[in-house]
Parts: sequence; C-alpha cells; structure tokens
Amino acid sequence: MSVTPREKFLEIFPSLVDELKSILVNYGMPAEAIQWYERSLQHNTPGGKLNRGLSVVDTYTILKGHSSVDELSTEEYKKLAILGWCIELLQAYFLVADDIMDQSITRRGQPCWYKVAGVGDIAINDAFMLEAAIYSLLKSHFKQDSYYVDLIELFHEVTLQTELGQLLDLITAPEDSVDLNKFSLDKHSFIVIFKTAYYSFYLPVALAMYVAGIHDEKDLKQAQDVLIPLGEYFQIQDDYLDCFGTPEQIGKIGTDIQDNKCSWLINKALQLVTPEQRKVLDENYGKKDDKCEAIVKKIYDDIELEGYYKDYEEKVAKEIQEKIDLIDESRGFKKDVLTAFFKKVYKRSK
Ligand code: GPP
Ligand code: MG
Ligand code: MG
Ligand code: MG
Repeated sequence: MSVTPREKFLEIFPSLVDELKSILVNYGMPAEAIQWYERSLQHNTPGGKLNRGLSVVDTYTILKGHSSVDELSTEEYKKLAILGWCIELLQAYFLVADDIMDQSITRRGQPCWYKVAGVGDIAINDAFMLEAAIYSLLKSHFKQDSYYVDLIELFHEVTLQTELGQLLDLITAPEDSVDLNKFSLDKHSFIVIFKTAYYSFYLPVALAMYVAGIHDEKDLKQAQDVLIPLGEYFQIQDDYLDCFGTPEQIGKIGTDIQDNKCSWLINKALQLVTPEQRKVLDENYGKKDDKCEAIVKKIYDDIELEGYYKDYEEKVAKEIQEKIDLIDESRGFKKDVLTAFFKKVYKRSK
C-alpha cells in the first residue's frame, strides 16, 4: 500500500517524541512531567495541515531535481523531515502562545491547549518547551553539518521577526480602547509579513536550500522576494476566513472583530464606508459582544466586502505569478519551488 506524503511525514514524529522525552529522562524528571510533556507535544504539534513541514521536504526534492519524495534516500528524507518537524514545533510554540494572547477557544478542531482542563497558564511554559525542542533536535541531527550554524541563526532570526509582528499585532489591537484611526493597510502589511510570512513561507524554503547547498545570498533573496508577498496573501486569506469561513472549514472560531484586530477586512472596509457606516463601526468593532460583531458583519455585507477580497486575490495572484516567471535559475535555484507553494495557497478554503 502506498502512503501519502503526509502519512510518510507523520511516521517520523513518534521517534522525535521519544528522543525529546529521553532528554527529560536523562535529567531525571519524574514520570508525570514526562507524560505532561508528551501530551503537550501530541496535542500541539501534529494536528494541523502540516503544510510548512511538508514544504521543507518538497522544496528539497525539487531542488535536487527529483520528481517524487520517494527518490530521496532514507537518511536524506529523515533529515529533511526533521527540519520540517522543527518548523511544526515553532508553529506549535507560536500557536499555544497566540491562543492565550487572542483568548481563542478552539484550534485545529479541538480546544486550545490553555483551555484544556488542568492546563491553563502552564501552557506558557509548555510553549517555551516546544521552542526548546527545536534546538535539541537541530543539535542532535545537524551538529556535524557545515550549515548547522546557518540553521540555528535562521530559526533565531525568523523567531524574532515573528515576535515583532505579534507585538505590533497586539499593540495595534488593545482590548480597552478601540481606535480605528490606528489601523491602516500599510500597518496591516507590516504585521502580517512579520507575524506570518517569514516563518510560514521563507523559513521552509530557506532551510531546504541550506541542506541542498543552494544558498547563495542572491538565491535566498530571490526566494524571499516571492515568498514574502505570498505569505502576506496567505495571512490576508486567514483574515478573510476568520470572518467568512465556517468553524468546520477552518477548525477555529474567528475572533478578529471582537479582539479589535487590525485585519485586512476592517482596513478595506474603512476605505469603503460612508460616514454613517463608519460611526457604526466605531461603536461596534472590538467589543466582546456577539451582537456588536453581527452589526460589523452586516456592514461588511452591505459594502460587499467579499467582492473586494476576490478582486484583491486575483490581482495579487497575477503579480506573484509574474515575479515567479522572472526567477533566474542559473545558480541552481528553481522556480518550481515557488510555483508549488503558490498552488497550495491560491484560493484555499481552510
Ligand atoms: C497568527 O495570527 C500569528 C502567529 C501564529 C504568530 C504568533 C507569534 C508569537 C510570537 C506568539 P492569528 O492570531 O491571526 O492566527 P490565528 O487566526 O490562527 O489565531
Ligand atoms: Mg494572533
Ligand atoms: Mg490568533
Ligand atoms: Mg487569524
């Protein structure tokens, strides 16, 4: 029986959990702590789409000129999959923390980790431990490689970039004072590029490029110049789905309107509304109240915001395609890496 790429990737995870648990065992941690850690790893790491992790393997496969992941040797596959799992651990760390900060309820169709009975604030420490797991795995599997320090520096840099985006996301959306004048599409662009695009789009490709030995500055920049706008588009889809997607579709309940978020939707709406509608938005946006949220959504409908989103999507997709067409492949970088990413993202509904 043939396994899907996702199943093949998932098969690696249990061995990483065992390895990570053995670190705690060697420190003499009691069994209950080891069980807790395992539960946190299982609840928070493998349940999502795994697109970021799978992309590391896929990118490497394309850079090596293979047509299928199955052409990689067992050792090669394992190394790339471990890097993929390191991004999934980074994502797990971010999401556990983000859900606390955003007071979210569900994630990936299950309760947010801090909402699980008996977890609460311990989730903060669990988030830190998910991050620490990345560096344990990098050390045990890559210490001998020439690019080991590059990998560590890349994870550190991208983590900082994400935290900067998260900072701006949070201070632009204070709970106690709603001021829609603080929002703008430029600020939105900065927030989403930093909080999402670097770690979700640039990081998987850059990691695979280091392992493949195709990491000339010019090529890293070529990758970044396409992947950052693509990641920006991806987060705008996330903003769109937060309001217009169903919880069944997206596995989480949208919170952006009640959380006073500087979402693409509110920024676009602010450009379109009449002074009367603006007053209604000022009075109802960012309130922890389902009725106020419904009033904001009604305005979004009245101004046909979905149509503007679809227009934006067509425009940005065309621009990204044009950028991909201009890629210089002379040093070994391949535009197919970027096309593959684009195909996964374009018009996604979850
Ligand atoms: C997601 O934004 C943002 C992140 C995952 C970055 C978090 C960064 C930290 C440093 C904790 P979001 O809140 O719109 O995502 P979602 O809609 O999935 O909650
Ligand atoms: Mg958030
Ligand atoms: Mg969130
Ligand atoms: Mg969101």
